[in-house]
Amino acid sequence: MNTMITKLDSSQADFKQRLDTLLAFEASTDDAIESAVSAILADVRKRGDAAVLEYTNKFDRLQNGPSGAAASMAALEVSQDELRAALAAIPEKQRAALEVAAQRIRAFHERQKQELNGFSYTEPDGTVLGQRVTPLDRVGIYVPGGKAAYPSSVLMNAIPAHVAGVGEIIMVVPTPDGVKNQMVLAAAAIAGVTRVITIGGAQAVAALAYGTATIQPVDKIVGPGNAYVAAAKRRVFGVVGIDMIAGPSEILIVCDGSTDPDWVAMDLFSQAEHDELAQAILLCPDADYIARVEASIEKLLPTMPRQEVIKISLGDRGALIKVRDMDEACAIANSIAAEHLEISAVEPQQWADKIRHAGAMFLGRFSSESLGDYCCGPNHVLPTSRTARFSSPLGVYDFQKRSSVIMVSEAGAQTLGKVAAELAYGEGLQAHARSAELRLK
Ligand code: HSO
Ligand code: ZN
Repeated sequence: MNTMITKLDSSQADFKQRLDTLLAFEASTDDAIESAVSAILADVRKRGDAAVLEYTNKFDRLQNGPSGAAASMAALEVSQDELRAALAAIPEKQRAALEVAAQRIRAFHERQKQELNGFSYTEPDGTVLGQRVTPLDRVGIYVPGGKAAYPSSVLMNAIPAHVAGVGEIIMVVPTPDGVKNQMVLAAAAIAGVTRVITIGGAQAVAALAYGTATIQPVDKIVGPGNAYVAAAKRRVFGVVGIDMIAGPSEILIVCDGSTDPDWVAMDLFSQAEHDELAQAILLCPDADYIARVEASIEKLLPTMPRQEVIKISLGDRGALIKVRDMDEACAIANSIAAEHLEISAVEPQQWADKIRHAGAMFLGRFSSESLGDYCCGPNHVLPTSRTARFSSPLGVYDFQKRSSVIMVSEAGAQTLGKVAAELAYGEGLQAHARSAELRLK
């Protein structure tokens, strides 16, 4: 099987341009999707539960499912008993793995929380200034149905919210043809989700953002979804917070040529298998080693159940890139700002020190990206499409906000009052100035 993966060399005159073309990704904005989503949002806003119920029965074809079309919103809710039953029903090994993963994700995010507590300090005149951190009251977690229904993503979205102290976590998950994914429900049971409602699409985003008779409006919506969900999240942003609009998965491997090429090939596959649009790239200074990785790709691809997806992803958006040296590899890695960066090298730390932009870094040949997807502990919801230049992994901080705290002493009011009044007169705001001056002795 020939994958026809692109091969580049950083010494080529047009290298930069070819790399830019390869990296370019813009989620297509489709007018038909936009207008359908805007109509659904308006309808749910106006008719509430009745609209959500109708769209859900129709789009998820619930009449084909084991329970038939839903007669009421109550029929779309999964009770805590049903969540516990799902946890008891899945194979014991699956349950144990989910629990180990959840425990490790919780431990990592607990650390994050400790680092994010507020602060306060007292000035010599007794004025106290500080920052207080409080959790969001209520959040919505969107979990896709169908082919991208990942129990691991339930853990990665819900656990940081739980650790942050969010009061109510409402998970929505569509059930195409009425089929519930038991492992997704089991993960919800473990992660401490408050309510699970089997709705999806733009109608679910609308219900979470605007609220209905049965769903209280949330403060923030997180989690990935299809083009309709992404369009709906964009539109409700401002009414509620959103996490990000996630693009396809990416892996960038910087390798010094010391790792078994089969390992590197399989790591490239691991993200390529997510999506035809996923991106898997290798940067390496050793041309012979690149040829060995290519041979591993050809050898291993026919053994992969998702070989069709991997082949398209590697063929359209993948690349094997020969670089001058490891320093140049790090510089290129910074410009790519990948979602996942593996530094598969004998001394990974020295190269990692040069990296400034990456969603998550996996150091050394034993740190396969797939371990991070499931159970190392750090979050697998990461900035994609080069947004690691300015954004961070999903974390406890996404479920918290900050308030400034100001307690001015009588002495502080004298000094600060004069400064404030001066600036207020300069801005022509008399009430501001006099409010400060009234407190001067
Ligand atoms: N690698 C994905 C997350 C995931 N992997 C879920 C497996 N399951 C995020 O880019
Ligand atoms: Zn993955």
